[in-house]
Amino acid sequence: MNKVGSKAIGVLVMSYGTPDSLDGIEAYYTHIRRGHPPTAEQLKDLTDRYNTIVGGVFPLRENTNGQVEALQHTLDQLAGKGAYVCYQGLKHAAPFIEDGVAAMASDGITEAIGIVLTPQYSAMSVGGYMKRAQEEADKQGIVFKGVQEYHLHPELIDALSKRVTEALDRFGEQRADTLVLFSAHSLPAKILEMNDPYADQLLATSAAIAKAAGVDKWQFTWQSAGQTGQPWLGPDILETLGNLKAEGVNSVLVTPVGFVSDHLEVLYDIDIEAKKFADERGIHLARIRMLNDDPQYMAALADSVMGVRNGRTNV
Ligand code: FEC
Repeated sequence: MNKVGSKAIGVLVMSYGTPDSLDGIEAYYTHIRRGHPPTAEQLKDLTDRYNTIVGGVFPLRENTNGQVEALQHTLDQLAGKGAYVCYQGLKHAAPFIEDGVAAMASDGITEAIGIVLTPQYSAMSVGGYMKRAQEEADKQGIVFKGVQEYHLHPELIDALSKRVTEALDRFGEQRADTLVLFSAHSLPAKILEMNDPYADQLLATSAAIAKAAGVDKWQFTWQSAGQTGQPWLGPDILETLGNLKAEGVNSVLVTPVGFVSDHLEVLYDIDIEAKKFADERGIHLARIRMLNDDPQYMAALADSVMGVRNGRTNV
């Protein structure tokens, strides 16, 4: 039975996913490792990191819920209530991407658009989400299209540049000497052989934010590389901080450009690990506020979804 209007377009909002409890970490980690359970040591290490950031709460879940709700609200305002109906689909936790598509089908949706809560495209990130969504949509008889990237959307760039300016203002006298260090999740270096646009799009986002915020002193670095025994894109943020110190930089504003929420890779990898490394070397390190359900970010998502609906491939 149709639960939504017969002309409603389904919007599959896809995000990484996070465990639902401390007991759920093993299943989550096993899913990330494509069915291979982590060793006891790896499991302890990850559990310790979650415990360190928030002691058993998983902020990404609430933040993703908030983003889906806020995007629905924005689409209702822009296109009228009932024109677009948002569903959530997570990569590594329930509701999985396939669950979101199945929920659309059971509501009578026949046409859907997918968007991922990360702005830059890589075959290993967004490409993976889209492939799973497309396969399930084919099974369910839903016509599916995806937003590939929105890394230069003017609303996104403006929202991030405002956050950079606001954070730089808090540096006071150190402002002029502060380097803006853009960062994003590393990926296995083999993506370079695949002609993948990920690295170029991250640099393009960073350059656009720097230009909009009037920042001359900036660099890009990778973070959060996995321990898979194969090379990952570098340099890592800790190596970069070490190099910056050697060059005489004592003040850094970390600006994540591939993440849009407060979650483990920001709250632990930057706020705890990188901050401690910087403190030990006498570097003042701060970070911009994450976007979460920022209205301009929601406007960028809504416009990208509506653009695909209207036949525009990208921003
Ligand atoms: O707060 C949370 O609970 C989840 C935070 C989280 C986000 C995230 C985003 C990205 N990842 C990307 C790629 C990889 C690749 C591997 C990998 C592994 C992990 C592990 C955890 C984890 N990731 Fe993640 N990622 C988050 C969390 N990620 C935990 C496993 C332990 C560890 O390495 O720390 C390696 C998989 C393998 O073993 O083969 C590759 C990319 C993003 C950003 C785009 C997106 O959001 O999808 C790329 C958030």
